[in-house]
Amino acid sequence: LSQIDLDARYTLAQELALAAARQGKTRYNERAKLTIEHKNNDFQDVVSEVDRQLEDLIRQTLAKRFPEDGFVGEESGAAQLSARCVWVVDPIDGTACFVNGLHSWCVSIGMMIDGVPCVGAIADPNHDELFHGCIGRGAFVNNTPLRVSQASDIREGLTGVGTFHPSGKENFLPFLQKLLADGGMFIRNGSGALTTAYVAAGRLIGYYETQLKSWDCMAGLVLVAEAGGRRSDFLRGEGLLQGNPFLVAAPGVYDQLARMIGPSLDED
Ligand code: 2AM
Ligand code: CA
Ligand code: CA
Ligand code: CA
Repeated sequence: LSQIDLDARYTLAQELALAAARQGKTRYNERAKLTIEHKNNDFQDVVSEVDRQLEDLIRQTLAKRFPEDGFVGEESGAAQLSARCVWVVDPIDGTACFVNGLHSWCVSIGMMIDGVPCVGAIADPNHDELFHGCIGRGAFVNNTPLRVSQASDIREGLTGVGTFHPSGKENFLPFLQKLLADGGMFIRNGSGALTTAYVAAGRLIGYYETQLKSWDCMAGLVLVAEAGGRRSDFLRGEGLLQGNPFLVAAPGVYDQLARMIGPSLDED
């Protein structure tokens, strides 16, 4: 087996996320000119020309540098999934925010080796934050190490939630009801990648999504593990291509949140 150059890939993930985020920020500042399409569904999934352009930039740069690596992206699909290294990319996570002038969007670049999330880089140009991490080397926001919350009860902090997705909506409102009944509080910012990074940073105590996609969370999964958090088994079954329910949390509240969600969390 050829040696995998993890250093080079970790560095490139960070550089590419920053470069794409910088380009995205320029376009965001002129967003009145953008062409926006609604994807073919009934829950406000929008895509702009910038999403496609940034994914092309990231995909082409990766292909030039590591032609043997696989790729999964929200806008351009999957290729070479039998490769040992597979990049999993969301060029803009939080497009609904991006097109409406709200600040919580980012570029998310993750990479797994042999099916294990190993590198993550999430660039948020509106707050000058680059979240990054590599398996066995820790996770950081810019140069500051990340650590999950020490909370031991859901009343001690905020819990992130995501989209009222059609395929998981029967689980969404019951979860909110139980969370609120037990003295928790939910918050939603429109970006799954940033919400995951905020759990790693200890800003949120947990994040539940009834149905998430791999490009939303691949980078964040690395950050949460390196920051001492717990994760559900997101990649089981067809998780990489189809998505799964998703929970990340501080270890002291993971079981409490998982109980509120119930068995749907671990079903494919
Ligand atoms: P996106 O901006 O890349 O589409 C999980 O909550 C993910 O769902 C978000 O990270 C976001 O990714 C997407 N999302 C957020 N709000 C949405 C909505 N109203 N409809 C569809 N997808 C949404
Ligand atoms: Ca989308
Ligand atoms: Ca996304
Ligand atoms: Ca996206």
